[in-house]
Order: sequence, then C-alpha cells, then structure tokens
Amino acid sequence: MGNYFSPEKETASREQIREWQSKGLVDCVKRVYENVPYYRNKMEEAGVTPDDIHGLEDLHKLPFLTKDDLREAYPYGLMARPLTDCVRIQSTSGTTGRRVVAFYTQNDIDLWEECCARALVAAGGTKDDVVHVSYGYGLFTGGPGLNGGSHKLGSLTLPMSSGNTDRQIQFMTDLQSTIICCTPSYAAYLAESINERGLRDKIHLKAGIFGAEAWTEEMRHDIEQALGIKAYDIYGLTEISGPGVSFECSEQTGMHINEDYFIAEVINPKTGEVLPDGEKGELVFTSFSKEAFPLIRYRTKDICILSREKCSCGRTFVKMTKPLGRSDDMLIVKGVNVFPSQIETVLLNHGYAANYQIIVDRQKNSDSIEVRVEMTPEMFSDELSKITAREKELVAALKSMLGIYAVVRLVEPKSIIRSEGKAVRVIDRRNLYKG
Ligand code: DLL
Repeated sequence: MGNYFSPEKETASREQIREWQSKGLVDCVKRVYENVPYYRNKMEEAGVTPDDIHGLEDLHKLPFLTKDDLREAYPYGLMARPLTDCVRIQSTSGTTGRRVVAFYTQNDIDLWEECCARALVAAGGTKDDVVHVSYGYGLFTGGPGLNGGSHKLGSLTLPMSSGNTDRQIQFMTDLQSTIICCTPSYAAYLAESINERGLRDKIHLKAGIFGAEAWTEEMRHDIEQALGIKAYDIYGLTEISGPGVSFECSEQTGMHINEDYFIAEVINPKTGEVLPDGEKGELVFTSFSKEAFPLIRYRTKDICILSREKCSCGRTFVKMTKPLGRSDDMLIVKGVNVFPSQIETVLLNHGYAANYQIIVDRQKNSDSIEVRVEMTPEMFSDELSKITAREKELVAALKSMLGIYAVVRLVEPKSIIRSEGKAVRVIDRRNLYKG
C-alpha cells in the first residue's frame, strides 16, 4: 500500500470507476454532438446519435478519431467550448499537417495537473520534495505538466526546462533537488555528466519521473544505478492532455491509467475490433472529462497491453504496459516526435529525389539521427566545397522543420539500395521496444 494524491479516486471500486466512465461518456457525447459540428457529422455518418449511448457498453458504437481528423479540423474544428473559455494552448512539434494543437479550460488544466500530482506521489513525492523539472517548457506539455503537478502537490518546483547541463547540475546540488523529471535520454546524460564531474555524493535525488519516449528496462537499470534513485515511467500525449495520462507506481510493472478521466481501450489496429485485456493492440482513449478539447475514441498509434490484475500499490486503475511499438512510422528522437515524411518534404523541396535513408541510433543513451540522401548526377559533379555547403543547407532546413539536429550525408547517385518491395527508409538501431 502506498500514498495517493487522490485516494478516493485512485483506489475506487471497479463498479464505481465504471459508473464514472458511463456517466461521463453519455454526457461527453451529448456535449460534442451539440457543440462540435465535426463530431456531429462523424456520428451521423456512423449512424449513431447521443440517444444510442447509455453507458460504457455503447462505447464501441462510436466512430474512432485519428490524427487525420485532427489535421482536418485544425485548428479550432474540434473545440467543444468557445475560445473565450480557454486559458491555454499546448502543441506537439511538427509541420502544420502533423502538428496537434490542444486547448484547455482552467478545469482541463486542473485535471491534467492533478494527474501529474498523482504521478509524483506514486513516485514517493510529498510537499517536502524539491521537484526539478527538466522537460522542455513551452508548447511541449512535459515541462508545464509536471510543473503544475508539483505545484498542486505543494512541492518546491524548479522550472529548469531542458538544456544547459552545467546549470542543471549546479541547481541540483545547491538546492538539493530530490525528484528529477525529464526524458530518460536526458536523465542518462545527466547521470553521466554528474559522475564525470565526481558530483554523485552531492546529489540528493531519490526518484525520477521519465517519459515522452520509449526506454528499456536496461536503461532504467542504468539510470537507477548511476544516480542511486528509483526511476518511474510516465506516459501521455498532447491530444489527451500531456504527461500523466498514466503513471507508474512502486510496483514498476506498468502504468496506471487515470480512469476517472480517461477511458482506455485496446483495438486491433487493422480491423478496429476491441481486444480483451491481456492482448496486444493499439491504445485508444476517450477523454470524457475534458471541456475544451474532449476526444472520443482517439487512436494513439501506441501499441500496448492492458491489465486489470490487482496491484500491490492498492490502486484500482487499469495498467498499461510501456508502449511496445507504434502502428505508424513516427520516431521519437531526443524526445521529439519525428515523421519520416517531414524529412522527405525537406529533401524534395531542396531538389533531391526520394532516395534517402534515415538512420537513428543511440550511443551512451544519447540519440542521433543521420539522413543519407543521394545527390543528382549534376550535384555529384560539383566540387567538394559546394557539396559541403549543400549538406549544411539541409542540416539547417531539417533543424527548422524538426527542431533537432540531424547529420546529413550526401551520397553518390544510385548508392542507396533500392528495395523490391516497400522502401526501407528508416533504420532504427536503438531496439527500443523490447520492454
Ligand atoms: O510526450 C507527453 C509527455 C511528456 C509524456 C512528458 C511523458 C512525459 P507528445 O509529444 O504528444 O506528448 O508525444 C506523445 O510520445 O503517443 C508515445 O508514442 C510517446 N510517449 C509518451 N510517453 C511515453 C513513454 C508527450 N513513457 C507520444 N514511453 C505518445 C514510451 C511514450 N513512449
């Protein structure tokens, strides 16, 4: 048994949770049907109206929502409340087509921050902790989410944001940070930097809350050893609120989904059929409590397994495994979501053909991305300095499109192996999804 931020919610009976979800769903469907023409059209196309939805048992009648819907409805088309009721916008990285913009009322922010506070408490956090938030702040949800959760808990919050490792370590030692929140890759990098500087003894960390990208059990072990902490996983996505959709407890065997706010389903990504607990499939969320931007049956593209087995922490919320892969081609590199199509767009816009390869690797827990692209025969006959200049130009264009640095290598025409079937454009050497 442990401590909880919202004990009455986190340990509620399954019947109670089902009742919250049923009532919330019925209410949410009515709200979106009345206020969001996009939803009304979708429901009409599927031949379903709010009168058909009496509770959780009718969820399967509702159509799925995908990233394509979000793109089509960008930016305001899925809002269920007028803009004047909203107090915040968050967004994912990516080009307009891929970018997700989420809107929040004050209530939506409160709900989200409560989820993050629960994650902090599950990791042993209390109001006496110094919570060092090194997720990025800004449009990305990581920094604002954990920052808000830490405030809700009453902990002392250090809004460090990412980068400037020397300053991070200095604050960490001077102000005796006890909980660190960042991506697992950055945690590994911080751990390495701390140990290199011989400062391990000056660190007071006891726990870390790491998410936003896939990481393995081996990586967890390495970080725990290097920093002398317990490392907890946290999951979330901008569309549904941000970090804290689910979080790990002391058992560290999967993440509890905040089911008083979100309904989780796992489906067969090919057929859309709902799968029973224990089976692997695509995770789908219904954020029925959200006011400004509630999503019904949103397909996350994350592959995982749900389990409702009793947890020794006492929480009754369903648990999801770490994401075991994705059903689309999105990569997460240095914590940033990258679609190969974004890279292709840059290449084509700069006069290259679509003969390229993206190589993602992780050395010493730090991600790298290299783009190899074939020159046209005319470019190939250019002098070296011109080729180097072209590479630099692509590096800058990719940085501006993706927000991260990618190595660019221009290679000889016809040197990238042609595939007889689907082109193998991405080589991900990280092996991230082995659990
Ligand atoms: O990454 C929110 C977040 C911030 C979660 C900080 C945890 C901590 P997005 O940028 O919208 O939101 O990316 C969402 O990231 O669909 C997953 O594919 C992936 N992801 C998030 N958490 C994890 C995790 C934030 N713990 C996408 N393990 C999701 C593996 C994760 N993948």
